[in-house]
Amino acid sequence: MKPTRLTEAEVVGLAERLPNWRVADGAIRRTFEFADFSSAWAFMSRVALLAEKQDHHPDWSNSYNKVEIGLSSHDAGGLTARDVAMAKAIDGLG
Ligand code: H2B
Repeated sequence: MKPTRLTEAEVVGLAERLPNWRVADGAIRRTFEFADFSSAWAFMSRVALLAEKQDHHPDWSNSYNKVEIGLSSHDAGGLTARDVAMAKAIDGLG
């Protein structure tokens, strides 16, 4: 089933619900920085397991110790509750 996109008001409200994330170019975005590549990669593997569990996958890039994550729902063509849930789960990784 195609998930319902967040309303404009809900997108505005994300700043409060997800203070570590920003909304830009139709996605919820957060940049993570680690001590080195190995730590960044360890984090990515944990996010990958989460993504498989939630069947919701990030658009991301890695450069040495940095991981940039963008969350959006491709099937809905925008932001949905699934992106919010994924952002919260990623925050929960610590
Ligand atoms: N991840 C994201 N970010 N958007 C999607 O639309 C999406 C996904 N679709 N992961 C899922 C997988 C879909 O392909 C499966 C069939 O549910």
